[in-house]
Amino acid sequence: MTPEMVQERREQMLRDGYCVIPEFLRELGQESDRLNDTLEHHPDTKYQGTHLGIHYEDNAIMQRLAEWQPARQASEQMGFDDFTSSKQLLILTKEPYTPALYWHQDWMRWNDPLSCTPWPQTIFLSYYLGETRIENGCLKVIPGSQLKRIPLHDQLVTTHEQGTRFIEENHPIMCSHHPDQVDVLTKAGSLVLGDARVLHAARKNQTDQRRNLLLLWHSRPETVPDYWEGEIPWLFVEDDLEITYPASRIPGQYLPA
Ligand SMILES: O=C(O)CCC(=O)C(=O)O
Ligand SMILES: [Fe+2]
Repeated sequence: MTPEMVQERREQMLRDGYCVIPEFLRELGQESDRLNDTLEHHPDTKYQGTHLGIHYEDNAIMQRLAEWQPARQASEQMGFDDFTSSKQLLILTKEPYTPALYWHQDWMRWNDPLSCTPWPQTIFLSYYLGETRIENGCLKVIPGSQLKRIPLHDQLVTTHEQGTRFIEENHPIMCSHHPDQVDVLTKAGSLVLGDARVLHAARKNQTDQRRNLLLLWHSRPETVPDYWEGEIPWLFVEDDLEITYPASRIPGQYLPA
């Protein structure tokens, strides 16, 4: 709860003899609705959803999600405790009857040999606030596509850049069904972790309800993770950490076929 909410509730306890502490999930939903209803939406992000960047320092409720203990604990148990958060999250609400999100991946460092690590360096943490189903725009992924080039990689229009934002709805490749795709169906409040390099998309929202997602980005240092017991790619060993490579969203030589 924000300090204002705490004060309001204490006053109500003293005045009325009762108060309701909102359940966190509901609170996140209400806060997302409030922000979706009051902030301006950029028209170019219609495939991604409302796409509102909320800085934690400006929003105590979203800040609480960034520090959410159960998620931290789950990450630690998996050995992902060296990831650190960016300063903001994205509200990616699919409004009722809105189009599918095209196939894409979100890794922006394809010129860097770091791209070839068999472990994730940058991950998204996606909190789906309601149940997601095929009809309301669930996430789809192509498992393993973060490590291995498939023909679709070379057919896609570059992710989230000018090109993709203006493709036609139902684009035959960008919005295609892939034989290896998996629909990620979630219960309300589920957290989905994903490697920034994995190919993913989201189905259309064909319902009259909003599909709310809060997406956080986390990255880890450029080191071998403690849990890693497999081979270490020589490209990673030889990667000179001093060099900064120009950003690129296009998988190049570091994504093997
Ligand atoms: O809407 C979703 O489920 C995924 C959103 C996403 O992948 C993105 O905006 O990059
Ligand atoms: Fe994405």
